[in-house]
Amino acid sequence: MSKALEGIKVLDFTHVQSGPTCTQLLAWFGADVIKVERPGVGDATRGQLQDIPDVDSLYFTMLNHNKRSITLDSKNPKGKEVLWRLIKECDVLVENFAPGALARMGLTWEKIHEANPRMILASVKGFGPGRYEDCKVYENVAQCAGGAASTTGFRDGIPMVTGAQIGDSGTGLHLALGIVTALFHRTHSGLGQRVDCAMQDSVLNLCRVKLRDQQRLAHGPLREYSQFGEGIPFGDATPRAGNDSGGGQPGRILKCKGWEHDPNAYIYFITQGPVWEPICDIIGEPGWKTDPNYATPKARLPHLNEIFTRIEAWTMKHDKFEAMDILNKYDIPCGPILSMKEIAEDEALHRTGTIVEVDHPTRGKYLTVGNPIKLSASPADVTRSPLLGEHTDEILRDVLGYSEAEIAEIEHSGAVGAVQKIAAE
Ligand code: CAO
Repeated sequence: MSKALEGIKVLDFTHVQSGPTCTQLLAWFGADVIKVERPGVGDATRGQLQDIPDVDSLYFTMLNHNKRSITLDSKNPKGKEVLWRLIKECDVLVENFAPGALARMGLTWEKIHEANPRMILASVKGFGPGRYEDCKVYENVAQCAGGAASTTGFRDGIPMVTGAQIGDSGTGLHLALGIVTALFHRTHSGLGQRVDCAMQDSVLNLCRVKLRDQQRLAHGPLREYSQFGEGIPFGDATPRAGNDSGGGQPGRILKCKGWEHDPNAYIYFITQGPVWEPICDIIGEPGWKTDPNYATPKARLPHLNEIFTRIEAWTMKHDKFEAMDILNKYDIPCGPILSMKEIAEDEALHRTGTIVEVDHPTRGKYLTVGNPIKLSASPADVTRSPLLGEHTDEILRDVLGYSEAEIAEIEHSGAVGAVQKIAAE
């Protein structure tokens, strides 16, 4: 089977998380992703959060599958020469350096477009144009500036960040969509273009419903928020809503059997309107089916705390998986709170390739998250991340067409550092 992006070459000038998640997706779809790294140093994440001394960290390996690595000093004259050759050869350049860093390397859009009019230049920055455009940004900064933190957590607690990396991986996803869209546009325009994603914008895009609620506040209280039932007045900004889920389908995280000693013995329970009657029967409140205070979604809104306390009295009698089995028989939407340990051991996720075991020459076997986007005609095989500069030689020779003498000259110039001639696996 051919890969969807077969034939597309990506000059991957990314580091840390946001950019690498994007290029990893492109690699899974079949693009040839050539990761350019600083000689002797590489992507900083190779050495961050290391669990095994002198072995590429899981932080790096889990974000850089299916790529090739070339080491190149972009500030060395010979290195610059190689870089321009790569720019002429590749279809896409992806970068997430600090604002201005690419231009300081001499790589402006104008020059890139002149050298290769078909090239797409894709960039992640923390902020778009405006007062923070020059700022360096990491995940949690984006979560805070994009509206996620002010709307996450409990009303009476401080703003919270979430474990889902919506700033980094979320922006990488947005960027990947921008790149494939620009590739499609190129099929009829014949030209590349710039694709810019700001992490603040991506987080805000994912917080769209909270900006919806901000505007609804002008017309009255947010009745689906627990705060409404508790009689606490709303302020002038969307408040934190704890674990409420909104609309006519209120939901909460409820304790299950074993919660006293298991931090994840909980279930998410949604009181979807159409299954209200079976919910009443299951929890032993058949009278609520017809009682005007409970019978309709609107009537229930002021009583959500009471209703969920009653449902929790039932969920606490069952472990989360038993509760799932019982509730699913009636199509009651609910979900177990799964720990990372439970997810890592989930057979179904292994079967679908969402969790994959990968072998690495210095690390050995480890688990990773495979491609969550499944294409029927272009399945993704997950291969290990490259060692630093592992493919320098072969990229210079096979992709860029340098002769052995030229390669020796490049190596001698210091532009690629000490080239590793690795016998992989
Ligand atoms: N050869 C020579 N120099 C290289 C090089 C190479 N192959 N690769 C990178 N460099 C240089 C850059 O040119 C830059 O030098 P100058 O500052 O002199 O121009 C330098 O390395 C540092 O780059 P940086 O500023 O991007 O890196 P940093 O570690 O200081 O900052 C980060 C990291 C992530 C805060 C910053 O890159 C950033 O804000 N990126 C945009 C937002 C983003 O993607 N954030 C997500 C990070 S994941 O949580």
